[in-house]
Amino acid sequence: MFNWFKKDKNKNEEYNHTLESQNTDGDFEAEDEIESLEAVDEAADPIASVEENDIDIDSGGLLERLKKGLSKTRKDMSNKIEDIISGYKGVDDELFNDLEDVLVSADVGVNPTMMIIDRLRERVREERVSDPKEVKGLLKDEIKKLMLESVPNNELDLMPHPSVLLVVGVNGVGKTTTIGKLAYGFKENGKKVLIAAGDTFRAAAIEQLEEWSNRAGAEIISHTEGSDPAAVIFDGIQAAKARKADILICDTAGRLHNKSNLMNELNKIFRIVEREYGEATKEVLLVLDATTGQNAINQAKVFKEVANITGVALTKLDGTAKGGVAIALQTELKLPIKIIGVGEKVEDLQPFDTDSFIDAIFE
Ligand SMILES: Nc1nc2c(ncn2[C@@H]2O[C@H](COP(=O)(O)OP(=O)(O)O)[C@@H](O)[C@H]2O)c(=O)[nH]1
Ligand SMILES: [Mg+2]
Repeated sequence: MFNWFKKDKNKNEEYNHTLESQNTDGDFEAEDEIESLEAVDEAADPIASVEENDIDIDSGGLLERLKKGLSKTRKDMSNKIEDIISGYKGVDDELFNDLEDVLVSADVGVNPTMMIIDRLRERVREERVSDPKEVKGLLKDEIKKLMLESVPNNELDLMPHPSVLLVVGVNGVGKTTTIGKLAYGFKENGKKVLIAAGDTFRAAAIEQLEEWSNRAGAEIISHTEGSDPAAVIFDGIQAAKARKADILICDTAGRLHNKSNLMNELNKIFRIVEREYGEATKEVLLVLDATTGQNAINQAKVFKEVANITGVALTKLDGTAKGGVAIALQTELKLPIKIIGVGEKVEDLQPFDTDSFIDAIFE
């Protein structure tokens, strides 16, 4: 199991992200009733997904798993690019237009694509490139550069402890699974982990998380179905303090029914965290399902408006050719991708690294 805290080892300075709630008036009442909202999308039987083999530690290398997980995107993007390039004898406008089409159809997004192709043109001009075969490498390079320029870093920032990881996103994107896998990984790294089952909307969601916490050897705080999510988070924080947990991971309900409800519910949770756990290092992780392509981009836009998202977990990359959304998220929305899901196993949930991600797509 890789170390989620490798680069954090010597880090002790104050964490500067603050969880700013947009609406700070009004006090939290544990008795507040949750509004019964409809789920946007019901995830398929959540318990069925927690299989024994989910936590088998495979000896296969991380990079191999990454490449395997990104094979659909690679086939779509890289092969198409090569096909196009092989049809050209020189580098001209038509080639750039064709490359533009490939990127847009791979969900890289129109604006990022235009920016990338403009930079590619400039590079080709400056370096007087005339062999189309050289263009693929330059394109890869420009994508990497733009992604790296767009965000300060891609590390999950949970140091110093105690820390709290708030996990948000609509139903079915992989929040609970991601939490389970992270809890497992953090435990393997020697951390004391506590989970708060803040998605109280469905009993199955709580059970699914309990199952994961058992497997991970993490403690869990849960209330009954239908109870106030903010009250669960409140109890989670008290327990984390009392038991001296290193990391508290909070699940939340993903009911993106309408923006103001989402904002109210998340803000209530953020206020509790601010008030009760001000000393904790905070990450707000938005989970997005890569298979939904542009929809994931739209969700990111909405969540960015209602919450101070500090990073993205992009899941289910193994099931899609739409891996290009990673490029759009990081360049256009300036959201650092911190974690990617490239399969069902624990080791398939990996820290995101721009270089190896783009290499894996372009190989
Ligand atoms: N193939 C694949 N499936 C995933 C990945 N992450 C999550 N899933 C599946 O997505 C489904 C929904 O996940 P869940 O964690 O319940 O979503 P939640 O509603 O956001 O909590 C489950 O069947 C998971 O096994 C991934 O990286 N790859
Ligand atoms: Mg869930």
